[in-house]
Amino acid sequence: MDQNKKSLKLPPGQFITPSFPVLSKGPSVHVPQDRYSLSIEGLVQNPMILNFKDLVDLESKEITCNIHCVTKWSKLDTKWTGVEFETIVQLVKPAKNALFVVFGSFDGYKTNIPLKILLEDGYLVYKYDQKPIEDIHGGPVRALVPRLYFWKSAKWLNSITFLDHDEPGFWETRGYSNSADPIKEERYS
Ligand SMILES: Nc1nc2c(c(=O)[nH]1)N[C@H]1C(S)=C(S)[C@@H](COP(=O)(O)O)O[C@H]1N2
Ligand SMILES: [Mo]
Repeated sequence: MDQNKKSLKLPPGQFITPSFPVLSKGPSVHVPQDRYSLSIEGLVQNPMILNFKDLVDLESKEITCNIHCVTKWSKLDTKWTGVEFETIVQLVKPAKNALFVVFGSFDGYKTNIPLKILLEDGYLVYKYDQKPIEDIHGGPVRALVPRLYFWKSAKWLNSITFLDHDEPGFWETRGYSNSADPIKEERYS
């Protein structure tokens, strides 16, 4: 596909990069697969802690999506393997009033997303381009929410908390938009 056709898929103000930039608030974290754990908690009927194998044993999906960083780079047709957020929801059974989710990470990062968006377009991924996700990009497991700016996709995912109220995360309390829709160019608040 030529660059003009590709740019038709671009949200306003974004440019295409063929590289895969790394953006982290601090140093990259190294979490070996065999020491990985994900705690799913808050307003759910079945809170649980999943290890790496537990996650990989769940029904898996191949995801091809465009990703859009608030710093204006977009990367088209990125390929991931992982689990739909919906699968996690079926396991833990959130309460009726659990309308918000906070992702927490091993580096202390947090980001918040309405459950409705995650049910439509949220994933926990453990492969990029058929290979384990590199440390710098959030392996062994990161969140992926293609519809929102990429800061909403938490790397080194360590916890998922279901809440009855919204709870702004690391960038959302530092001037970034709470809703983060690239199509509406919701960059800053
Ligand atoms: N745990 C964690 N997740 C994070 C971040 C971070 O600093 N820590 N940075 C966010 C930001 S601002 C962006 S743009 C993307 C960058 O992901 P990448 O480094 O794989 O490109 O990760 C997001 N997820
Ligand atoms: Mo970012």
